Amino acid sequence: MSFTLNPPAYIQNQKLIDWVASMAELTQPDAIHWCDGSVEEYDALCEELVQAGTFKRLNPAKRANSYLACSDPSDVARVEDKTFICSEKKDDAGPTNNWMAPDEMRATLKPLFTGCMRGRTMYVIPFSMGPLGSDIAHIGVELSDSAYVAVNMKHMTRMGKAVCEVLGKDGEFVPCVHTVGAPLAAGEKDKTTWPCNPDVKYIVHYPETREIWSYGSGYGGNALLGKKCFALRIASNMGRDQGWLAEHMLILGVTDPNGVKKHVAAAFPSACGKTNFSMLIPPKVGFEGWKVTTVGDDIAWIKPGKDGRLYAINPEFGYFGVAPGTNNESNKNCMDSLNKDVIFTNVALTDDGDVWWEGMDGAPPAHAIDWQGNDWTPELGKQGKKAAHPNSRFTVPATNNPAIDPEYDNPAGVAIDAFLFGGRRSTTIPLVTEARNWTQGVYMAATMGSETTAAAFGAQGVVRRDPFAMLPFTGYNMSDYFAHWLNMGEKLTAQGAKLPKMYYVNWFRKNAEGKFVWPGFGDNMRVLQWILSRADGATDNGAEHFFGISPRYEDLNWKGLDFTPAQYATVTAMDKAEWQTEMGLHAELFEKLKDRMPAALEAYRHELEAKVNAL
Ligand code: SAT
Ligand code: MN
Repeated sequence: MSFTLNPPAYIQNQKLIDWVASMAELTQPDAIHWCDGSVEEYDALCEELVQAGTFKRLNPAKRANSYLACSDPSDVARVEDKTFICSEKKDDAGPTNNWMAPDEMRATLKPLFTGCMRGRTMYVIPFSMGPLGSDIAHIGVELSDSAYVAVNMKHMTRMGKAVCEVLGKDGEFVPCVHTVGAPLAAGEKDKTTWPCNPDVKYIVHYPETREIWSYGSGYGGNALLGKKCFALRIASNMGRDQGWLAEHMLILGVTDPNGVKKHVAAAFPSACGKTNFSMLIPPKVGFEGWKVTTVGDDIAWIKPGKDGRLYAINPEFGYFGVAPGTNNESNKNCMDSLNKDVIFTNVALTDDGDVWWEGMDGAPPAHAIDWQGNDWTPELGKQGKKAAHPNSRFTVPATNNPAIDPEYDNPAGVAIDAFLFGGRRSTTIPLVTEARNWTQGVYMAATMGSETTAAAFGAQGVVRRDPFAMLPFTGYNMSDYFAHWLNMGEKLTAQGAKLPKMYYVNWFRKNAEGKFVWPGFGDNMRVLQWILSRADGATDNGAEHFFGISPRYEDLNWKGLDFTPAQYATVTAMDKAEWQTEMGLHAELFEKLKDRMPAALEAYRHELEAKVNAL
């Protein structure tokens, strides 16, 4: 063996040490680096990445302590067709997941992982998903041969020595193995600054044994395994077994002028504005004294408390947000978060050593280097050449956010008052609809559709059903997942608990000219205010329709915004023909999921169908 194990004294967990030893034997790295999570370690690894050409240090006068990485063009997004849920039984993965029998997958991966870290360092990355020691939190350990992953994990999770202390001698952890899948022969040097395997990728989950194995990609959710792999796919399995929820949801706090604070959790598919919504700044006029604070921008772990309410933590510690379209108007808090300590991936580099992306404030730079290293000018931009990749990203610690919620690190989490669900739909779905009850809310979330984005490899702009924004992230049978939501509601109701209300929102309606009608961003506060008034018990500020309850024009606060009743009609209209098409798509989804579909949802679908046909 070419490496020495040499675990630091603060690691007391023999199971961890033995596992690292066996994985090192399999993957054969040149060296093992146990990450302690210190600033010194972060700086040293970043310097190594600069030396290797993977990182460019940005001009510190523009962005302090920040770097730019550009990936291989084959490695720019999650690879859903290479993502597998390897449960013992195929039906437990269900029709929405790729499945392979665990034995077969292990046999496939064995030769790929054998010697896969040759010529590289194995980083041992202990991380906590959630505040250290919280009883909603869980620990994972990622082994990766990518220093880029190690430094990003420091931003995205609570990482290093403190986690090992919580883990102690016999704490549990989820083992996560990651390799870029590009071993080096003796003396061989990388020919590229983004080693990966352009041809072979596998993102593999074994739900029964709670393991993650990722091969061939260094990008985002494929490689930062705490995020979608653990916090959603594996954790959704843990939540089903243990009676909690692992959700693709932002969490925000709203404080009203009287100082009363409420919390909402909201599910939107990737790249549909979760980060923007979680950092929303209320309009200046009409919302004096209102404040929105961010608990999380992507993932929520939600557990019933002793009082029967649902308490949520953000398992992450940082933001992995989409850069294009982020500016001081769409998200000022985010822009302010990005002044220092940022790792950018696949955005453009300006001549003065700063970054740029499509949709940033102001005029584009006269010249830049695009994410693929080519010269870029606004002229090329006009011809459709993007300077930044549409799925280019930033990673930054959440503590950089000026609007971070004071409870973000509270191990007890925050009590949720309302759930929001929403997709990107240019037609059909109105601005906001309240579900009349939990079952109807689960149905709304289960049948959510959204136009696809650059966050996943494949065609963009196609409407696909994305139940609970969890289509690529539910680590078990989707129908069982619906049943778990229904069961949670039933159990809590039986305990006498008051459940959060549920809302279906759509910020993305377009007019006949194909233009967005709803201003979105800060003005979403108008919808949020209505939702919170309902959660507070208001009942006389809405109109019933076949799908639920929506505000009438006069029920929203329009102060400071010129938005006519006619425009409101455009974003709230419910057209019979469109809804008949929509119900057809619901039927298609139900057909796909019919084996285990909860009867209550099937019954409600028929009820709704009849109501639409009777319109
Ligand atoms: O899964 S990623 O972390 O790459 C981003 C996303 O899809 O939200
Ligand atoms: Mn996401």
